[in-house]
Amino acid sequence: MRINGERLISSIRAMGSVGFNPETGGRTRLALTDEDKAGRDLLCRWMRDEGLEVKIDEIGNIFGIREGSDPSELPVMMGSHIDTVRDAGMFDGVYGVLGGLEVIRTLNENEVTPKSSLVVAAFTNEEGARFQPDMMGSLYYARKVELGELLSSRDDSGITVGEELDRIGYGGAYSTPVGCYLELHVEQGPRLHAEGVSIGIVEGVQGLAWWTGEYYGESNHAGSTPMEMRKDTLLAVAELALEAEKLALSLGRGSVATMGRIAPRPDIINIVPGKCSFTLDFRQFDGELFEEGKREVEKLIVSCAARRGLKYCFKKAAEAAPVIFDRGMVELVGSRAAFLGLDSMKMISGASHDAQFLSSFCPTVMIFVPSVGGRSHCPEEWTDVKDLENGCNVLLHSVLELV
Ligand code: HGY
Ligand code: MN
Ligand code: MN
Repeated sequence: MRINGERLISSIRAMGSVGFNPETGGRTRLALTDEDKAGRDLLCRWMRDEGLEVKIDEIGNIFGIREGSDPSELPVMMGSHIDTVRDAGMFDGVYGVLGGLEVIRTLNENEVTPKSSLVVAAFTNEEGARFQPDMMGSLYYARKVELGELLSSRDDSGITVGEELDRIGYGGAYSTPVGCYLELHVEQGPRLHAEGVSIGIVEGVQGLAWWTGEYYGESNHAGSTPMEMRKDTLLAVAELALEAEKLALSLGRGSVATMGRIAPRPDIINIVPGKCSFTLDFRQFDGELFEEGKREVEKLIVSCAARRGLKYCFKKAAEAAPVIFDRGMVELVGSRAAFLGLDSMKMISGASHDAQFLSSFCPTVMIFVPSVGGRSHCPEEWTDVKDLENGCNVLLHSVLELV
């Protein structure tokens, strides 16, 4: 049994057209926006067309359920996310959700009804681009955070998650148990493509920590304020960005640090910025080094302000500990890749995924396929059709062993 590659690709392309911007060549479906709603509506229609029962939970997670022959068996869940960053590629997240749907379509076509139910999940706000924390849907599903705390998360314009769920009509009341979870995803990194390997068997995911913060100095005239009198917050944030880069390089062992957002205020050409907000993202797989890195980042936030006599505030906006996936699931995926005659390699994920939180909840594993040039979170994100097909066949045959 094999999946239908053409059908999978055309579904990915159709979803990729939702929120598409011809000027940038990317698509944007930030969580709970109208574009995200359009993607959700399309996915739910496809799910119902395949005879799945569609259920929505309190944080807007979408579950498409295909009943098995033995209701006492715990479901096998395949999933990921369909929300995107800004100007995203068409594969991040979508490939895992539509790959799961393609498995369902293939089983329907072959009239196979396993004992276990199958669930295709699309988790809310995996990206965290509009609302923090990221991976909000899987965080809630794994019951790691109270619903109220997540519903009250606000975007830059002060709108809450709860208000947006109501506005787009995706606030539900449901939860499905799960026996095990498999997430199919593009690698979003350079290794598989560079080494010419078809399948990544993901053994774990590195830890992620996000901070949002702001420095407070003095707005002043750009022309008449002597340099020694200034309290320039943008310069302090710029130093913080470079110090964070130095920290990641000095910690080494794959540590990465990113300042993705910076906003000087009043943001006028001839005013010394009196306020400047920033974000920081630190990642590391080794538990101890991850803890050390987080401590050092917070020291840097304070020292870069103090050095210029600035006031500051900051908070942890998201955190996910490093995880190791279930050995049995990892070996299963490896055996199915071999069964299909596909070369594979074991690896750790640099990007975070919903599987990171599901893994504390049930046996979990991820399957990667190559990202051309290692590019992702940009319109240039690309994975060859054959690789997409291979990965989805590994998902299909892993599921067939589990049901
Ligand atoms: O940031 C991440 O690793 C994921 O793409 N949300
Ligand atoms: Mn993703
Ligand atoms: Mn992503």
